[in-house]
Amino acid sequence: VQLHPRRRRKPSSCSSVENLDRVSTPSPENESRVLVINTGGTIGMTLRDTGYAPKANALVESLRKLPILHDELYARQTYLYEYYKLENTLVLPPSKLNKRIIYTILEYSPLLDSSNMTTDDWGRIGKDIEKNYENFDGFVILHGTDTMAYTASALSFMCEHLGKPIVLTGSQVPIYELRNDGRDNLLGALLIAGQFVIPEVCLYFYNKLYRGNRVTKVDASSFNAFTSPNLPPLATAEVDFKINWDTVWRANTTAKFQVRTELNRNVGLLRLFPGITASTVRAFLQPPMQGVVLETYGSGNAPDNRPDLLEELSKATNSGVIIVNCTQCLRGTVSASYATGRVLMDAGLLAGGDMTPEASLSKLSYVLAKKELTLDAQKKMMAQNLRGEMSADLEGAKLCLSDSRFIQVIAKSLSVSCKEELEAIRDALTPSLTCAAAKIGDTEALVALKEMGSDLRLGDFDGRTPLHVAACEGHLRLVQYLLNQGASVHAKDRYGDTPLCNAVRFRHKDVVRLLRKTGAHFSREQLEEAGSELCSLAASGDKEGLDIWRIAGADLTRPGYDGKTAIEVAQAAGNKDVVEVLNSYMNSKTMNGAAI
Ligand code: ASN
Repeated sequence: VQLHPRRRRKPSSCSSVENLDRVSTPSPENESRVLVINTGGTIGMTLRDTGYAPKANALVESLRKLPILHDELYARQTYLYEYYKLENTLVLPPSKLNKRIIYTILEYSPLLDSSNMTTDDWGRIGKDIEKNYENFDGFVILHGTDTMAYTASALSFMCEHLGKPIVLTGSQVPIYELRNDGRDNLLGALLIAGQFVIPEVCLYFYNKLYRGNRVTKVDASSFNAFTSPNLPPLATAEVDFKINWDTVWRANTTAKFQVRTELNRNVGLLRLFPGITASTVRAFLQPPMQGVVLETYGSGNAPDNRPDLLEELSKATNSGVIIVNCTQCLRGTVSASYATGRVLMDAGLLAGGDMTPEASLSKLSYVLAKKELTLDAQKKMMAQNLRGEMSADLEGAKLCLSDSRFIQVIAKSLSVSCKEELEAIRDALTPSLTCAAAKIGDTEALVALKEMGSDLRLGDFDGRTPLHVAACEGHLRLVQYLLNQGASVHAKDRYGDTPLCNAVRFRHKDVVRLLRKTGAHFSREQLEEAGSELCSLAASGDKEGLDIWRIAGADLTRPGYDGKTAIEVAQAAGNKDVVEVLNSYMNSKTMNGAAI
């Protein structure tokens, strides 16, 4: 079975390219694809009489002229434009990890200053990601900084069961100006989205990658415009990218990616201030208001000597308005330490923990739109940590592997004791141990390793994760367990193979079904390459093999290298039952996801 992505060759209609003697062979296992959705923002603005405003249809052409953001020679030598047939596709020079990131820019019209963004715009972004999800390894959203924290928070909730990175970025100075932060921000966001499977909605700015629902804009004029007050960055871009894998959030379900665009607009933010009148609060809480984030003092406090105010809050919660208590402080969490905080709980407010107001508001909007839920279920959901937007209670936190006796014993025999060395040993040992446990289907061993603090998603020296190994061996329960632990179906080993490729190769139908259900899919190149394999299976009458490919999402009408389809090959070889089976499949066939 040949599952490696197809190499782009010179199309017959294409005239020759100069410097043929220096042609670099594209090697698709070293390439990844990123979709850039340009919604607007300062990054693509120019100065007009009325002030800075977005400039349409200019970004692609100016990026094309920037050697750090586009390698024209590689694009031409590898027939990039002919292959993708998209003029808005560019390619980065090779990264330090020797990856080529091919990125396609989808520009919205009109481009917006992010102050003009509405919930409809969030829905549009979500839908575009959903439509193109299977054709790209990651997504970058260019966005104005003013409301970027709101969009990042909202998308984090709207994107359910996310398995790929979505990185929002923008800039404080337009990319067209001599000194600007746009180039660095865009380059960093592309390198992250194209090289690391961080399945979160993130925000990349000024060399830091943050969880999207943890950020807030704190500076109107510094390049360092954002902060994530209650969670350290997911990654930092210094000499190398340093990914804080322990912090990366993973969907722990086996459901497919989908975007929920329904949002409830009857939500609002109300900030307490000394002397606020009861009538202001009453007016704010009038119908159709359904959800409010109340920004309180300190650790979630409000006056406990203002019965008029507390009565307005109680009346609203009793009539079904969900009010979430969030602090006005930049850092810290709501707690019930003070009498002035407890009165709010008595008035029926929900504790918002350490959520930012942006995250609380968009979470309310998302949860209240789930009309299938009762009010109690909605309140319960508000209190749950859905996408890492709030910190978990630290009680009962797991033992870290570096604390475990197992690693201590090894460390002692190697005479190391400092934290960095212990961590290095943990990182070196974990993948070998977890992959070995996956090979023999030993779920208990994996549970024990997990309890020691091992990350079950890490790949070994060949980039093979426990999920790859379990998929090869057909250990269905173990695959299910790993998926529940947040293993990524999109992880690629050094050969470019995903767990789905492995399960197909070793013909484990149940595993293929489960991986597909979780959102696994072949790349466009792999689907094209599958044509020849389908033909050879048809020629040898291998119905079982054809069925596996069908379940894995292959297009059975895809021709092989000589232009013949599997059904034609089966007919020529006189394999009547194969023809029959293929026909029946074809009648109930569903096609792959649509591209932009
Ligand atoms: N007003 C701009 C926006 O949010 C600010 C920026 O992008 N730096 O679109």
